[in-house]
Amino acid sequence: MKKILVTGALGQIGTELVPYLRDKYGTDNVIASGRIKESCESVVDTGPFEILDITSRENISSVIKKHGVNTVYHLASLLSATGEENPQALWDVNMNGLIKILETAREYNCSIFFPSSIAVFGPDSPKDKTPQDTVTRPTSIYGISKISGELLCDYYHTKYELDIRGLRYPGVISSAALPGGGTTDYAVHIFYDAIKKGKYTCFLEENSSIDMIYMPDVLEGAVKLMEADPGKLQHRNAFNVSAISVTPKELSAEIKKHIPDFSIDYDVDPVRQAIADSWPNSLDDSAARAEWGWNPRYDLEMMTKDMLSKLKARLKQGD
Ligand code: AKB
Repeated sequence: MKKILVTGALGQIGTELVPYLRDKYGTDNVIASGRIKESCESVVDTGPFEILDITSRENISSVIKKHGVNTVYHLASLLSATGEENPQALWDVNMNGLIKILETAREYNCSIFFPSSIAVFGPDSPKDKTPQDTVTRPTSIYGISKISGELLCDYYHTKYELDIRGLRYPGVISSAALPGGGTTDYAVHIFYDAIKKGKYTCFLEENSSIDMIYMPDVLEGAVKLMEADPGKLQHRNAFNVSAISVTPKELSAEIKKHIPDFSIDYDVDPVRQAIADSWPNSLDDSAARAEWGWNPRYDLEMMTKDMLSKLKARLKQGD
């Protein structure tokens, strides 16, 4: 029986992954955790929750032991824009946090899901349809932490035979919780402002192309990879995944089909623009498709329609 610990459970992905896992494996078998405990109906108010300092080995160990955890979805991480404001804090959470999780997983023989990012690529990587195995050399501190994390996960798998699997996420679009401190956050904020104000000021240039993925595909993909036959996984960790290649201009044109008066203008933030410019325009995710059947359902059109209807309903309820 699976006993799952989710770190960073109150973040953008955790808020939806926890209820998804609880539906699949049973509420009491999925322990959500976070640095602080805030009321959150889908995570804290409806199942087990532990306050967890990700940089404390003792704290991680006691939670894993208390609940008999055998699988960890390690989501706790600072993102790219926050990282440039405070590189030291990012290193502490992303790297010290990861190595403490890996060491504790080694002690209790836990499987691990580690989300990496398109941020592992840098200006020297091929820009279009960036291959699975290619030059990385990221220039943001976030990207440096993610590529180091991927290598560390491979090391723990090879040296200690831990079952560690992971994906390189592009920008994640979702309606339940806002992302915080990322370069791709524009692709979520644009929907809130389109509904609330009918206009949006974007911090990236109109033709900045970055891949995106919609939350239902994020959830299905993570669990599908963790359930995949290990014999078929040649990469195991750090799979490129993608679903939607889009620029702010193209996303705003798609929203305009539903909200004809919607308008966008641009006030470019040089820090986030420099990060975006160092990332791929699009990813080649053929290894994920071939090795474990990655097959996202949502394209730009379907995602936009679903996102607008879910968000309108939520904002109407006053959540
Ligand atoms: C960010 O923008 O920092 C993240 C990511 C692409 O990993 N959403």
